[in-house]
Amino acid sequence: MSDAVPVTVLGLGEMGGALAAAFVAAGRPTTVWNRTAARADALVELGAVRAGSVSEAVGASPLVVVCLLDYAVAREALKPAAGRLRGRTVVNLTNGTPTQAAQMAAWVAEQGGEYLDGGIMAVPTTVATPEAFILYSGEERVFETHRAALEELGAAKYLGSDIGLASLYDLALLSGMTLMFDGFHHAVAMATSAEQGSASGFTELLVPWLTNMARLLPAFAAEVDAERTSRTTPQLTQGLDVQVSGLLNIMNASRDAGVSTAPLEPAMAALEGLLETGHSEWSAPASVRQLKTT
Ligand code: FVH
Repeated sequence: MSDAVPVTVLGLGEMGGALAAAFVAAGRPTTVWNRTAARADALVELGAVRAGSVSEAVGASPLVVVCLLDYAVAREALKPAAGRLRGRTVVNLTNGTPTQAAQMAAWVAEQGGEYLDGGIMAVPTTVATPEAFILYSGEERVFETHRAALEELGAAKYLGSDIGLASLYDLALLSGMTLMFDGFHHAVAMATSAEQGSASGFTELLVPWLTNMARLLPAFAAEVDAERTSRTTPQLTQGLDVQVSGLLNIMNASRDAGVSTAPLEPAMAALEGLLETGHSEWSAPASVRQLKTT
């Protein structure tokens, strides 16, 4: 018999299924529930217990991990079990916004439960591997109580007591990823407009290039932090004229190659915005400040 704290997983989609499998593989008593009950079959074969209802699932464990489509679905799913949340901890790993996290935390607290919000920085195949990390926010005492279980899913990174932090960082990380993928698509569209070569061959060059450029980010970040704390650091700047001229070349070559410039237009507008506000140099703090509307 395992003496590990039992866990319940609500939601056995691609991600919820992977989370439940990780708990089972770690030897933790695991109860599972999913709207489409058949999605639990493989997990039951591995040793999980299938619950017939959300209420039964919540009642089975002090720790309830939720991974459903969105917060509206999570809230609807939890409703019938509201009376059983007292004294239990809900860890919601469903993708959502900081506002939704705060609303869910308040609702769980009204039911007498404790709440952590989370953001999964993994795909189903990397859950419980060294690549996976999961962001958490909420009361530190609650996080520490369940840290051992949460570490079974991937490195557990506690961000702070502000309940919205995990979802804010999750969405900000996904924003960085989204814009990188957009850049990849545009770069490949340009490169494959040439008769010779292939997307795969080009990507052999793109990956080391982007890896090298990503190494600059900590220095840019330090500059942004220095500005926020009124410290001074040497600025890593480039002339805005150099930036504009380079970007114009990219846009003109795109047009010549029959490739849309749409993904690049916001970048040009940002450079023009800096010029209009009197900047002559490009720097990370100026670019970050320019994006903030409040
Ligand atoms: N998959 C990924 O790579 C990403 C990685 C980062 C985190 N996301 C978020 O995880 C949440 C779940 O995503 P998922 O990949 O597991 O999604 P699906 O495989 O589509 O499973 C969806 C689950 O939600 C259930 N569900 C949907 N609608 C309802 C409803 N009206 N009532 C009850 N349950 C519902 C669905 O149940 P079923 O269709 O099997 O019956 C699945 O359990 C998500 O927030 C990602 O952004 C994943």
